[in-house]
Amino acid sequence: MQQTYFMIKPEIVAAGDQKIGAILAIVNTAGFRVTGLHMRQLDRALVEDFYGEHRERPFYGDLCDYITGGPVVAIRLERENAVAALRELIGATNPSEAATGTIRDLFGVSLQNNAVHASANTDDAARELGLIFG
Ligand code: 3AN
Repeated sequence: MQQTYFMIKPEIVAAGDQKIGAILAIVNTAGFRVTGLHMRQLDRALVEDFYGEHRERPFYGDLCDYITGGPVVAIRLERENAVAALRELIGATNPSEAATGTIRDLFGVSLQNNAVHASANTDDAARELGLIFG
């Protein structure tokens, strides 16, 4: 069994409709078990650390503003091969390039507002779960 970090981003939470439930249903149907979940507005220092690998990129400031702009749903997921399987399920970073039926294809609206985050590799999963779940 492997664990990974999954996050439903602020624009989905702010929509206040059935999108959170729909996304969780997709993840459950794909065989993931939720082992931790909370809704919370992340503070700036935490998000700057979380996205630290992008510190030098031009979109870093906007990315941190966006992720701290409202509550997210933070989720710990467990499954065999969870990290790679979840990355496949969410699709490419840019929703316009995400495979049909992936979460970013269904719910993403732009490169920044791409609905969800999933850890990119097992090292990131451990780091991100540590930051968010302690
Ligand atoms: P992923 O979330 O697929 O691992 P990353 O780690 O490259 O992609 O990017 C982290 C987040 O930064 C993305 N989810 C997206 O919100 C934002 N982002 C990535 N690239 C860009 C870009 N070129 N312009 C604006 N935002 C971006």
